[in-house]
Order: sequence, then C-alpha cells, then structure tokens
Amino acid sequence: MQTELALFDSPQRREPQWVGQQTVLLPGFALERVEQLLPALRRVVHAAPFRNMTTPGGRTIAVRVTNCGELGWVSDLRGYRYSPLDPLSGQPWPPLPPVFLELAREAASQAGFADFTADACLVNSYLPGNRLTLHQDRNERDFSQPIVSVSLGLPATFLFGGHARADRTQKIGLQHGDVMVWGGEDRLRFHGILPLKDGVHPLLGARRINFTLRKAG
Ligand code: MD3
Ligand code: FE
Repeated sequence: MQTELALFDSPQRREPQWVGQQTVLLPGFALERVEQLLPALRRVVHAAPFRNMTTPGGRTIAVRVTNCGELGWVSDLRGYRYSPLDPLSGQPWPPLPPVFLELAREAASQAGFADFTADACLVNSYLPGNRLTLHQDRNERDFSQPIVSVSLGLPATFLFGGHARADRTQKIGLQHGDVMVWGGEDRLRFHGILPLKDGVHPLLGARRINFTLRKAG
C-alpha cells in the first residue's frame, strides 16, 4: 500500500539520470508545480518583459531574456555581469517567486547540494530556430554553488561539452517539466542549445522557456 501510494505521490516524475559526475537530470520534476510556475512566470514577465540583449561584441542575442531575484544577468557592450537593476526600467528585478525557490532547493538537494538558496533567476525564451551557442556560465561569484535549470514548453536538445570549447559534446533531450542540476566539477563545462525545432506546445504555444536558478552574489 505504501509503495502504491508513493506512485501517485508525484505521478509524472521519472527516475533521476546522472549525466555528469555532479550533474543530474530530473525528468518531469517540475510537472507537479507547473500550475504555480506559469502564473508566477507571467507576473515576472509582466514586470520585466523579455528583451533581446547585445553581446559585448555588438551582436544581438536571439534568445530573449529577463530575470527575477536580487540580481539579474545582463549583457551589453560593456560586458556580461549581474545587476540588481533592470536596465530597461531602472528598477529592481521582480522578486523571485517562492515556488521557484522551493523547486530549486528541492531539486538541488536531490543532487546532493543541501540548503541551496538562489538569489538570481535568468529566464530564457526561445522561438523555433533560436539557439544558444556553446558557452560557460562564469559571472557568478561562487562556482561551488550549483545551478538549477527548469525547462517548459517545446522540447530542446541540450549540448553538454567539456572544460574546453573544442571538447566533444553529449546531446541531452530536455522536455517540458524537466529539471537539471549542475555543480562541482561540472559547473564550468561548456554547454548550449541546438536550434529549437518548430512545434506548438499545448500550454506555451510555439516556444520554449528555460529558467535557471543561481546563487550569483
Ligand atoms: C551547465 N541556458 O541560461 S540551461 C544559460 O536551456 C543556459 O536555456 C540553457 O545555458 C537553456 O546560461 C541551458 C542549463 C545550464 C545552465 C547552466 C549551466 C547548464 C549548465 C552551467 C554549467 C554547466
Ligand atoms: Fe549557460
């Protein structure tokens, strides 16, 4: 009886998959909270709309972004950094919704990172054709802190590389509701997203949203 009930406890979650020494994919981990996540996301995007940012080299980043939390990731001709203010409004970023924080803490603990408290959340919005080229996330202060990523909407192929840009990459499919946690020695690995395929997701339409919870400051 106990185990049967447990099956219904979180019906849509599947077995964790370790894809690196300290990287775990938690398939469907966010599904039971989607009904809270989507309205929270809508409030964030209402206060701080998605926008295209510019690379320090002057290129437009195709993936549109916004942030919530004490700090938000920004890019412009002056470089990549975290900022407490939204450059569009001059105001602080909207607060991190408690449901984001709880999800991140719970996911991080599954990966062996106890008491994770995010202070920054970068939200990426992909339209079909949009990609994210291989990069490292190195603007955060403390690389011993993990990053938790939540995928919603259309599926994507994640590229997981090594510590050098030219290292071979592993492809990992990410579906609506999947959560990944990175830390430790995998924290600085190169990664990216292949061009998003056409499609329509029943809840989010023709797009993919990914948000990453970080301890940036
Ligand atoms: C692996 N976003 O926002 S999330 C990013 O799906 C970013 O939008 C991708 O890369 C997306 O910076 C991938 C997963 C992710 C985030 C941070 C990582 C993977 C990572 C840091 C180190 C290694
Ligand atoms: Fe990244």
